[in-house]
Amino acid sequence: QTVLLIGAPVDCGKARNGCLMGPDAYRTARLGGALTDLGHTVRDLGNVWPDTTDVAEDAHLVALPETVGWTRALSRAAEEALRQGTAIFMGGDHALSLGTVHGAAAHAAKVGKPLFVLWLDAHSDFHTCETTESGNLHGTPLAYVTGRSGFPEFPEVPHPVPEERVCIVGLRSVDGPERAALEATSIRRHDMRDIDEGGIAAPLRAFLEEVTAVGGLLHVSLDVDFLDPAVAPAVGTTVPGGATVREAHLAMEMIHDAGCLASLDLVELNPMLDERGRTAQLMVDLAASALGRTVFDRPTPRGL
Ligand code: DIR
Ligand code: MN
Ligand code: MN
Ligand code: MN
Repeated sequence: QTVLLIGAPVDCGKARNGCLMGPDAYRTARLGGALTDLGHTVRDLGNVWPDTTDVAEDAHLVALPETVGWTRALSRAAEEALRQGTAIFMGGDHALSLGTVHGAAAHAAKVGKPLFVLWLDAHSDFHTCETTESGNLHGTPLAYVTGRSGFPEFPEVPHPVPEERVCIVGLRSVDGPERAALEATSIRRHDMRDIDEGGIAAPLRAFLEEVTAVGGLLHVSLDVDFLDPAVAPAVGTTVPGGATVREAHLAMEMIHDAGCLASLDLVELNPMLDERGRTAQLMVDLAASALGRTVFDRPTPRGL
């Protein structure tokens, strides 16, 4: 399998800086080497940089022109990378997914396959430019790519991801307007209580079976804060009560077994907040699980 690594040092999606160091933290933690060890052909395409735009600054939205520039550049980069193989976007904050999912959707449309999106996050990132209270655009990408209105300065979304093809897992911080908007959709959403009560495997298996049943492409957006801050402290928006190391690995292992992974965002890592690189290392290990690392191979992927 060919794997493309793309650095996306987006750091304007929220106030606290540091995510721009994410791509180099992943490189230092040997993301490429870990995937080469699994037998993949790995190409690091280097970092993407934002387009310049003539969008005007907005009094409420943080770094609107720069974020629009990133969205344009990353959409192109994503579409191009997906043509060549499995793409891993090394973030960068979650505003990068405005572009990567936009580009993945364009690619999926071109090859005539349905795109599915799995959002692993403490937050739902379902604000629009109009509902965001913080003005931080890293809280908006899922709304944008599913085609919600309220993004007038951003590129058109010719291929919105249908609600029925989106699944969010790990939720424990959803703002009022996001909750109201989500409840009016058919987007599948699993909060941490769901996982506490029934485990992570059942809802994930149900979703992955739908992807594979129709030969779909899967985009996974993995926010560091999906994980519990005790095991993944290097993120600006920690929320207690997150996924364990094993829950996260199981999710990645099941994603690999399903055989439909097209692209993966690794977002919100802030190396300035890390403890000796442990969060970067955990994210690298999770990516390796998604690309086939196992203790023992399972002779037949169970039911997937
Ligand atoms: C928060 C976003 N709900 C906001 N927080 C996120 O600012 O609107 N953290 N996405 O990762
Ligand atoms: Mn997020
Ligand atoms: Mn989050
Ligand atoms: Mn494999």
